[in-house]
Amino acid sequence: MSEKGVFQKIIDGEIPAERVYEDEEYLAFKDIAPKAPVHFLVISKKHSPRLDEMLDAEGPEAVGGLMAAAVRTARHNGLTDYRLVINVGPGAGQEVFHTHVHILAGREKPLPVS
Ligand code: IU
Repeated sequence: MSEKGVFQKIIDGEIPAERVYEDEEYLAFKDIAPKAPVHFLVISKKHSPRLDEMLDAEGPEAVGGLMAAAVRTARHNGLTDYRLVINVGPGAGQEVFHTHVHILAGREKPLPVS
């Protein structure tokens, strides 16, 4: 059995995180090292290492559900203008292998794509 990942530990309450949205299926919390004035991470409580594997294992509804959870998180926190980023694979900068959407907001200038 593989070791529990850091985001799974956050879901289970074993590592503290500042939760900004939660429902039965999804959790959002503040990024520990924010890259913008507002930086949240949105995850599914059902583990999937990366977005492409989520699509293969769970289908497009799971991918759409995660994106919908990101929009709900933004609304819940009063955000109207924000950027959503998903890094897929280490070459794209993915470091934590529990699929997550970054919500970035609060800069006057748009953030670069990478
Ligand atoms: P990435 O897309 O896998 O590179 O994003 C991982 C993010 O998870 C990154 O922005 C980290 O700052 C963040 N993070 C966190 O919020 N809490 C943690 O315990 C760890 C990483 I490890």
